[in-house]
Amino acid sequence: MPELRGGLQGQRLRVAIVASHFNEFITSRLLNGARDGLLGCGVKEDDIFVAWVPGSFELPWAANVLAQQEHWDAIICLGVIIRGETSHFDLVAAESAHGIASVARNRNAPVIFGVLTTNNAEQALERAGGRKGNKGYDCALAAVEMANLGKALRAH
Ligand code: INI
Repeated sequence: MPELRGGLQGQRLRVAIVASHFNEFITSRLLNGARDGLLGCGVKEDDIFVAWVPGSFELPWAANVLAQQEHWDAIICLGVIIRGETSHFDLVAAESAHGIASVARNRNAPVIFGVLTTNNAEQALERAGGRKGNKGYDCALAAVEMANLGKALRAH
């Protein structure tokens, strides 16, 4: 039974990260985690590019522009949406998630969903390098795995 796995070798990969300014005191921690994860997989510092957007709502737009360039092996979207801060939490969260998924499907590109949706800042901090890990780091590994899987599937 043939099987394909992406693997976590990042030596020849180029990865773009889109990060949101909104709640930057948390998204910057996600970004550090993502950077650590990518470097740990062997991605070269020069092959990592970071673009900042105002908020999670804008993540899909920037991911779409980057995916169009066909230069990046994977794109990681990082944001933090906190329920307590806005009545339009559900709208921003839904558009961000659906938009990121649409870019991945429409552009045939690995676009990784690194958006925390929490009730408060404490819950987000726990998942941004606190006692529940770092979502940015996890996303870096997912990006490398998906980039390698994409290459392998296309070559198959
Ligand atoms: N953007 C976020 O990333 N997180 C939030 O919690 C948030 N809140 O609370 O409103 C948020 N809003 C901004 C939004 O993403 C857009 O940047 C803005 O609406 C401009 O289009």
